Amino acid sequence: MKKHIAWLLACLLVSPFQIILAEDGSRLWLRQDNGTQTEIVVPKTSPTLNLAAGELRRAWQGNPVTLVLKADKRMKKEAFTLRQTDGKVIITSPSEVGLLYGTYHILRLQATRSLSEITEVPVTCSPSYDLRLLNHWDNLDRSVERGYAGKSLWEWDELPLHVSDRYAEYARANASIGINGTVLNNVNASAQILSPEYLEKVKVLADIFRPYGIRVFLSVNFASPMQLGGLSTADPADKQVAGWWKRKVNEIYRLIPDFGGFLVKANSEGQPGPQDYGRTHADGANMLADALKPHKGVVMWRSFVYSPDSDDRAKQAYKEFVPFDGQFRSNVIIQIKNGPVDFQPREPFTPLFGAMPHTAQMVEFQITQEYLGFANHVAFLSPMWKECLESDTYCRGANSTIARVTDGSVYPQSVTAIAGVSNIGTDANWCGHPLAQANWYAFGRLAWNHELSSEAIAREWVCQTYGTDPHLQALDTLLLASREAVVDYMMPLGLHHIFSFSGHYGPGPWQTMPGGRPDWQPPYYHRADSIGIGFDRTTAGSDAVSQYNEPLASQYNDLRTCPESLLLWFHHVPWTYRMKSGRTLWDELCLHYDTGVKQARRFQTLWDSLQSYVDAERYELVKQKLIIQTRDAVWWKDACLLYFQTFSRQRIPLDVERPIHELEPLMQLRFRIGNHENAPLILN
Ligand code: BDP
Repeated sequence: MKKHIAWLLACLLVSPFQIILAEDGSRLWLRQDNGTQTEIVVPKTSPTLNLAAGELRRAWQGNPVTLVLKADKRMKKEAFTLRQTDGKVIITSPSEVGLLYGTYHILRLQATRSLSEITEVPVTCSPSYDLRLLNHWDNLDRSVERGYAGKSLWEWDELPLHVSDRYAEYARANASIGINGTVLNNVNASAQILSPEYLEKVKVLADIFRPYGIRVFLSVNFASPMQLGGLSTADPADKQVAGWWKRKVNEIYRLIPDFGGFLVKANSEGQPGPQDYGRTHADGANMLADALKPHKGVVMWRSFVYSPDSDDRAKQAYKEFVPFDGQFRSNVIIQIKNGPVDFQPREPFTPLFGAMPHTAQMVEFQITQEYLGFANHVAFLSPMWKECLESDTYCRGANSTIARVTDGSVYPQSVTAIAGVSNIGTDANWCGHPLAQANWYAFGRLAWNHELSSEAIAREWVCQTYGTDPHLQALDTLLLASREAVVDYMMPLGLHHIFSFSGHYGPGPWQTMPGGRPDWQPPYYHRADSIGIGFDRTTAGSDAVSQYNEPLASQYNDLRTCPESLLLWFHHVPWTYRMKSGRTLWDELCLHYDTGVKQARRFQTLWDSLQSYVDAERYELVKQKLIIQTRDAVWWKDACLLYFQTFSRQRIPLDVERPIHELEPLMQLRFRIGNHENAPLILN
């Protein structure tokens, strides 16, 4: 009878060709478990090497494997070398964690059917950055700022006594893609995280993560000496303040000897900082750096600053930070968002990159999709990140790409790093949308090797997460087209920040906040009027173009040479302007919105074609998410076109699908977003 039920169940999930068991996505890309018990030789037992051996036993099906620890001054500590000799796979590394990375690498090669890459000729894999970090915007009450995948993983109330299984699973997933550090708490930081009570909890997490090569970092509130220490000031020039930080840092290192350091959001969006006392970013960062230096800790000081007085928010970081070049300690890294405004679907790169030759710089990407449809839309972000990393800053002539500026190739840095704002939460599938796991994966892979192509990363992820059936290449196609589709149906041609206030999800280009800060209101960014649309950042406008090096400054400044994908970022362009296609700007805008909608529909068709190759549970969830995405794409297109039409007074071209909504009701839409803005979105 039992057998019968099992058979029936299997039938329910059966495809014409194979039985595929339902999966909830919790195993991520780590789904291989048919190890054939070949010989595995490890140099010794240790927590890290036991993990490596365990992974091989669980999943390795190839030739015997030997792990060799070998000091090699020419190799980075975490690097590893692979080769094949006498029918054996040999992984060599100067460190245990390097051997763990090598282990995950050969398992990845196995899953992607690429084992032929291991030959008698040794190949060394070496990380692009020293610190490859996730930034969690997790609050101590377990809400996650801009998190769309459930609650924070960190069960602060239960720690340090109760330890969730997910901590080790999290660490394992990160180690498998080379992530070696995690900032546990929100950049809008509670001082409480530095209290003895919380540090005990942090220590437990650090102990769990250590064998996986992952170090813990914390976001700190600059006013902690007041809020926690009871001092009357947090002025970095005050001896008592500096002393408080020194003692606090020493206390942390007593508990967590390999603690990584601090991430700081200061004088940004109302957070306290050194400017509150007439001091500079350098004064603030250096005080913390001095406390951390004896322990080899770093300070990641964020450059995400903007002010209500600025005529152009996009210029602020450059203006505030460039004057302090050379004044930061060597263990300070300036953490810079990829774009100068804020994680928009498309921005040019932040011109601060490469503009501080004597200061270490790192990129901050956002893995969580605050501005790209939350966990409802598929948007594979590797192409966006590559676009940034491959951008040439020309800071030291051609080939001064952001990748090369931040990995220390253009100007020396004593430490290099890259960060991604995590999209992870307590949802069974970790990231809310089954396909959003690909972004966590892609971030780690690019942090390890920024030269990997998005195509290669997508292929790796699909093979490991869904399988190697050739039909599944349709999923690569979908992923690789997905970010551009979001740009098209939300804000094409350089439009940006035209979201509704409620949670940065839906369209709100019309929204104004009487008496509110202009730079928090969409019309500040699109500037639509009867003549045209776009933000004039040319020399005749806000002059943001001049923050870029030549030839970019001239290229962006000239309407004819500015890339059309960034046109309305840099120019206010007449509705009737002739684009390269010969169409008017208005017609082209309509076409982009329409293309975005068509792409969303195409994703549905592509996904439908995969029904037989994907398990039922993940299939259904993605299918439902794609229905939402398509609905939202139409909503975005209709809202933006109907609203901008009130300025352009032009007809929507005949080959563009007619709006199915009317503008007025769309403008009246309000969102019920649960008790806080991360709850599921419901239109009413
Ligand atoms: C913005 C987010 C806000 C963050 C801020 C930051 O809307 O929640 O606190 O960035 O990066 O994108 O500090």
